[in-house]
Amino acid sequence: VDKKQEVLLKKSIIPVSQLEASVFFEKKTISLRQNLKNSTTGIIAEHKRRSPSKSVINHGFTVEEVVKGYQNAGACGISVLTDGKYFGGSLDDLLLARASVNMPLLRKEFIVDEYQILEAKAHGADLILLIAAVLTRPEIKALSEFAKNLGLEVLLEIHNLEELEKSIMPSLDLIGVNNRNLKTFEVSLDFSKQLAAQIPDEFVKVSESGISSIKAIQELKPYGYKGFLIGENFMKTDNPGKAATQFI
Ligand code: IGP
Repeated sequence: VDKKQEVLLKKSIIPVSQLEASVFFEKKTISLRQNLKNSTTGIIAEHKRRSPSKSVINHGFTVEEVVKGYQNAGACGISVLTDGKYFGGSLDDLLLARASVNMPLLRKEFIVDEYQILEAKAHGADLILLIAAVLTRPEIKALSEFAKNLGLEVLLEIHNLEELEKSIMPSLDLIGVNNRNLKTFEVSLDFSKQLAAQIPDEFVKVSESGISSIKAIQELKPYGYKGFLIGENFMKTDNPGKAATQFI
């Protein structure tokens, strides 16, 4: 991913000082970690138009319709894809989501630079994603501490034990196991099941991707998962909010 280049270009157009002038820097963040701890369902519903593994998922709704539907369904948090190239998302989607709901919002993005964390904050996010597969330990440390200093929560995504061991540090709030291998697109809940026991208890455990039934969630709960990140299964229907209701 040439995110580094994308970030450089954006920096030259919108300087940090302009991002920092956003009203959202004054706004208190809403904790997904807390919401998940208090929830029995733990659904984190995602706004996702398309993906590399599935070219078109949906493009028939406005962001407002989707996120309000998720909120009404009783989701604990909402993930908004902001990557344009692979997922057809944008920071405008995040801003629209922020204007529509008052619940934790995750900026779903390949974050490689502090600038993207300032963007997340400036567009109303409550937490950010860091993907262990594309970051070194010093990068994870610097980026997560930067986010924490802005009051944002950090969801660290892993896919194997090596990534977990490399990443464990106190500046993370939630650890998500991606059931989808980002290189092969293979999906299996076994990834979540196999890694659960190695994730220290101080982190809230999230299982991400490929969750398409209540049964899957029931299977994952005994492993200690409190959060379940679901995109495609909701977005592919003609009413994402209603589809989410069936899981909550
Ligand atoms: C949602 P799904 O299979 O329910 O649509 O998956 C989410 O987990 C997935 O979009 C995702 C993702 C990512 C996307 C997980 N990690 C990293 C982009 C980047």
